[in-house]
Amino acid sequence: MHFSKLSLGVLLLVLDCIADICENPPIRKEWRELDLDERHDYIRAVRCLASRPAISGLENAITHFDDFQATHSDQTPSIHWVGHFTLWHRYFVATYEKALREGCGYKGVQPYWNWSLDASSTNNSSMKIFETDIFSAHRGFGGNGKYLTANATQNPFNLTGRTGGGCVEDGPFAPPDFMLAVGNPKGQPDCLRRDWIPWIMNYFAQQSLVDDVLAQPDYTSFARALENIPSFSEPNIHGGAHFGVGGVLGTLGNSALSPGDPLFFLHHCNLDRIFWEWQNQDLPTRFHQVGGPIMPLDYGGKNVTLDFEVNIGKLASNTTLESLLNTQGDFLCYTYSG
Ligand SMILES: *[C@@H]1O[C@H](CO)[C@@H](O)[C@H](O)[C@H]1NC(C)=O
Ligand SMILES: *[C@@H]1O[C@H](CO)[C@@H](O)[C@H](O)[C@H]1NC(C)=O
Ligand SMILES: *[C@@H]1O[C@H](CO)[C@@H](O)[C@H](O)[C@H]1NC(C)=O
Ligand SMILES: *[C@@H]1O[C@H](CO)[C@@H](O)[C@H](O)[C@H]1NC(C)=O
Ligand SMILES: *[C@@H]1O[C@H](CO)[C@@H](O)[C@H](O)[C@H]1NC(C)=O
Ligand SMILES: *[C@@H]1O[C@H](CO)[C@@H](O)[C@H](O)[C@H]1NC(C)=O
Ligand SMILES: *[C@@H]1O[C@H](CO)[C@@H](O)[C@H](O)[C@H]1NC(C)=O
Ligand SMILES: [Cu+2]
Repeated sequence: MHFSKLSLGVLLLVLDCIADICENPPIRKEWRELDLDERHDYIRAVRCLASRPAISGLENAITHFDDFQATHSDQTPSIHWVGHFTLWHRYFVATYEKALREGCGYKGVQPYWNWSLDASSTNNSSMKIFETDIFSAHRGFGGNGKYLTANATQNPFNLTGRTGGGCVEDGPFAPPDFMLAVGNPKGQPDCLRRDWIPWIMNYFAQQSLVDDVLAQPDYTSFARALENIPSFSEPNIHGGAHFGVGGVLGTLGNSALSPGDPLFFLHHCNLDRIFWEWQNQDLPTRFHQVGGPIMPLDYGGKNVTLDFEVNIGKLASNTTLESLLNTQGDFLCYTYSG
């Protein structure tokens, strides 16, 4: 009697929870839609994450912020130019957002950077794309590094038009407050670096390129268009902020260590928003569709399926691609402002 009452209570509680699943999804916004207090709270939380102890056990990870950089670095060979690229990064950004909330008392949402707002369609060398609040010292993430020369080994793609390479010297992520330990010799953390390349940023951030990606008919072609080829001979919207901001010597331009620049998460949040927008064109189909190679660039080989498992190391539990398709389901809970 007593037992069954308890069971009924538990059952009602469970039903109640199911009914409550993602009823009021937090709405992710563009950085400039946040007011100054909200922006400062986000920056505060990121700096807080970079002061909390690491949990990943990965090499040189000292802080919980480092854990994210180290986890991405660890998995770099298996999470790019694959079918799970977009969903792996969706999970990664959502877990970062959760860490900001749960570990650092952040009350807001993960913001995105709609770089298409800033891109020039007429002048590839225009620096105007960098004259936004994103790079403001007080209202954003600080600016470029000082110009440093790069030799051929450091610049294997022979990228032209570099403008920086040194430490970000202004804003909330300047040294010695904010240092990156992962990928550097033990005990010798390096600063956050940026190396703006205006032509890449202006060209790859065009809304017309975003529109091409949004027009893809199925998941496989969508994911492939998003990343395109590992070369600079054709544009791709994923490479835009990575190499437009990180260039050759900057943190965001380092394919393994890129999450060391806090802007990584605003860039990938924008890619996730584009993915979400693409899914919204046909939700019944696109909540249940994945594809693309398991091995990088292996377009004739084995493809990922809905039950394919991704892992982000010790940051969170392993999960299936299917569980990550719906941002308002029982696993993830957020939506976008536009
Ligand atoms: C991003 O910016 C582009 C260019 O202004 C605009 O066309 C697009 O609608 C914007 N997207 C969002 C979600 O605001
Ligand atoms: C920008 O650069 C790309 C690659 O060099 C070129 O194809 C494109 O036409 C350029 N756009 C403008 C507006 O100069
Ligand atoms: C292109 O942008 C650069 C840097 O912002 C500027 O110096 C140059 O005058 C611009 N060129 C044109 C044709 O507007
Ligand atoms: C290129 O520069 C890096 C960093 O300064 C240095 O370690 C490396 O030896 C240089 N390589 C060549 C080929 O000059
Ligand atoms: C960069 O330049 C070097 C030297 O000219 C050349 O060997 C190499 O193939 C070039 N790399 C690319 C990706 O074009
Ligand atoms: C993987 O998907 C691609 C694109 O849909 C297809 O061409 C290829 O045959 C698939 N691979 C296998 C092994 O089924
Ligand atoms: C998560 O996946 C990784 C890679 O497949 C595996 O090594 C690990 O054991 C899995 N973790 C759990 C808890 O299943
Ligand atoms: Cu990545």
